[in-house]
Amino acid sequence: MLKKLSAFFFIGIFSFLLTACSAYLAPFDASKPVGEQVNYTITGIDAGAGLMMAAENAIEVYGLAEEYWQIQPSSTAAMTITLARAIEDKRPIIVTGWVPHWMFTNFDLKFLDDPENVFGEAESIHTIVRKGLAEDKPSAYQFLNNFYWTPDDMSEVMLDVNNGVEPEKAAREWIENNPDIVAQWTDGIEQANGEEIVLTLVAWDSEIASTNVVAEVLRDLGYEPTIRAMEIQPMWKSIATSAADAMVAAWLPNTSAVFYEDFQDDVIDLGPNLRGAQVGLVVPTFMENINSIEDLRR
Ligand code: PBE
Repeated sequence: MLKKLSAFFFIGIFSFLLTACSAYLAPFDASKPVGEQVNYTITGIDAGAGLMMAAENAIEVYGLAEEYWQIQPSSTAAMTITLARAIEDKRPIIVTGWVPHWMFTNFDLKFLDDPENVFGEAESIHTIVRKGLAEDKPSAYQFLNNFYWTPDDMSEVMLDVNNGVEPEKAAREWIENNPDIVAQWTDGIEQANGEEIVLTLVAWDSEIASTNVVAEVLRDLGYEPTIRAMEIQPMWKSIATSAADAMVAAWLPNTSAVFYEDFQDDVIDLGPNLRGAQVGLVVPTFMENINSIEDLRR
């Protein structure tokens, strides 16, 4: 008797798991609550990213935490691979996303409306340099102060890198294809004599593009650039402690707000190098009835 019962028990559990998993792997079904279709999970990026903190705040503010929604930390690369696979199978997915990013060029995506404005309005990406740079490396300082480009410019480099071109080579090609823009940044700046210059970044696709373009222009100005990738807090600290010279990765006023507050007295903010960036929760456009973060609470 006991044997029969345990067999039934395991068959029951196995079929429940199979149903749960298959629901989780099934194509999007607009007639069903989206939460159960994505296992109440938002696919995130590196845990320290400002966007992840904003996403954690969003699940509180929109009451999703009560339904046990969670933000799955991973990396930009893992998030974009998971996104590509879900889109291929028309499966539902919610990711932490941002523009500029090649994901919006390659996939049909949309930001979820954010009526509580948790993710803020359009953002700028600022150039942050260490104190004393203007005195020690005046040519680098002048160029970094002039460095400014558009989301389209950045996306061109990002797309090349995403298609397999080495970041340094993609940056070099962009520089060769845009001599007028580069001339606006560097005209009249004196050549340097091979001094090293250290740039730090977090390995987000957007910053891999911008930092490599900056490094190649500094190389053309006679510097020996070194690029060091790290997490967001060490990146800010590297400039505040003068361990590095500059970074072009400060998403403000929201995404990097906490880091700016911590380090603003120990760094120099040269202002935006790009305007019109945006961060938020992003879904494929085939999720037609999901248009606001509020729609997650079906
Ligand atoms: N991002 C992309 C970063 C800034 C660049 C939105 C992932 C973040 O701090 O969240």
